[in-house]
Amino acid sequence: MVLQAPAWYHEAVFYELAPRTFCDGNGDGIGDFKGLTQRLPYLAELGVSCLWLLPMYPSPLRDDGYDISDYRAIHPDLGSLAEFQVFLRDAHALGLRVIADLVLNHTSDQHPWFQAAREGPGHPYHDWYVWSDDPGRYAEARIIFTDTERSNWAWDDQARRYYWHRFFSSQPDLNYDHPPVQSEMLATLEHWLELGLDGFRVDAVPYLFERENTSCENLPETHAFLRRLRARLAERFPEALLLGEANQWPEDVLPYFGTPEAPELPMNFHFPLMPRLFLALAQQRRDPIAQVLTRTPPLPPGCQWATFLRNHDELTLEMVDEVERAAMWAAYAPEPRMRCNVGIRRRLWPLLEGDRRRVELLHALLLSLPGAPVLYYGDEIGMGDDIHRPDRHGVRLPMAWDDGRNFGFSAAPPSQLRVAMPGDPGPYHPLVANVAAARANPSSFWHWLRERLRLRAEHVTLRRGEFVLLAPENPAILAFLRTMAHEAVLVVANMSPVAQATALELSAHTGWRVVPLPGARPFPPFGDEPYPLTLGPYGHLWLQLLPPSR
Ligand code: TEU
Ligand code: CA
Repeated sequence: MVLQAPAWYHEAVFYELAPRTFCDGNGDGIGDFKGLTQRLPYLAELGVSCLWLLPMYPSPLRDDGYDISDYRAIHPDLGSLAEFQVFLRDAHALGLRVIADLVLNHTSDQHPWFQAAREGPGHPYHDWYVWSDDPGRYAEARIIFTDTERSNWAWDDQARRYYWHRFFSSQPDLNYDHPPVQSEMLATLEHWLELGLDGFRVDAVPYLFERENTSCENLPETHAFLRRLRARLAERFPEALLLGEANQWPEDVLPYFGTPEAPELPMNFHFPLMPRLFLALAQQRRDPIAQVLTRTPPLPPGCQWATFLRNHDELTLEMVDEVERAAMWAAYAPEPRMRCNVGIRRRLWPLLEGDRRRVELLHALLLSLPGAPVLYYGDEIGMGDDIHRPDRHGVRLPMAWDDGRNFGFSAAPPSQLRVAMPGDPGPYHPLVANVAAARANPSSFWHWLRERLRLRAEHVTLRRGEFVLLAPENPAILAFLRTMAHEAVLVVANMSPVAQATALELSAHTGWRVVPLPGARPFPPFGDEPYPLTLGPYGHLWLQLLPPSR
């Protein structure tokens, strides 16, 4: 069988990290590209294939770099452009690709463009932003940062006008109805691709345009711009990845992929799946996952979902209904401090009460469900959070490499760390949750994850197999197939904390041999009767199914 080799990103395993909190290479207390370069062999050894860098550009850091003040440079904290290029060269030499976060929707209010725009309507840069004399315009647009913003308009004393901002008021939205804005941002993408970047995570993509009497999300004009963007890159950078952050319902994300005739973004995050993985655990039943996967439409050819458990933001509850949201608040954010905007600002291990069984279960699903998985730095070593830090900073602590000074993150005096290490002792403290400890313990989650990443790389069926959802009688059991002609992989998961039995109707596979992954000793082959399986608490199985002939 000749498999049409999909684009590199279809089968990638992404690893999201912030250079600022990954490793400090020059001893000033701030993570940087020199330090990240030193840690590339670690990432290659773990078995990820593409790094997603959180914003690396000059910024006043009012939103951790998502408020950009120069799109064409590297933040001096993180090093020089030359150091970035050494990082990129060394990453590529290790077979790692790199995409960078790119914030098209807004700039920092300290960007020279905005400072010029404030001069008023007569200034050539004024129309680079969205101004109004009436703060009642676009009244149907929801506020996203509900903890801090009461309006999407902010008054500017110098311009004597209101300016539009979908996020913090220090992040004025660019005006995409103004042609120079589109031209400049297209040139910005090309600038970084010419330097060798492999693509972008396109931040906050639903909000680029505004129109009266609309939600100002997912507008036709935004899709038209994304088609223009994709066409522009297709000529010179056909391999470049555009990974869209369209935090919408599955049917509303579908348009962001475009069509084969008019493509937009080849990959988009599957936001609605993510909270339902946690909800299914809380409710001890597969339904939340099964329902959202059933609701997920098939993708156009050449497109792929990016799936994830957690990221640098809050665990968003924007794409769940009121009942589901209440269940998630109750199960995962009992303390108000754990909440942020419409989400939960906790990392994976604390969310799952440090329960290795549930951490492995969610990763076994992440690595076998359709889509390209995105790992969040630190989850592989059991990193914790600090809900007493402002905004979402509590889920963005420095990476811990060993039990030495600053846990291997920096040689600077601890008081100089730009982002302090967590203070409170506990199961996630970097003294125990660090890379050296994880690698030294053969039975650590780190080694389990590395083995699963290796199995996923070894079995094309886990990456490209057709997804077939099964409906076992036991509601606690999630079961699905990934199938190709030469093999299938059966994934079975117990979403409950107690042992469960099930019997799977797999008549199409009668006589097929069953081999556990990992493992070599075969299970009994499929017979004519439903195949009985029992799973321990939060148990899960990857079972390779081989036709009798093989
Ligand atoms: O987040 C965009 C966004 O829409 C968020 O509200 C997101 O839906 C929510 O936080 C759940 O993920 C992006 C970045 O991820 C975030 O860090 C930035 O603060 C924001 O854009 C503004 O740039
Ligand atoms: Ca540094």
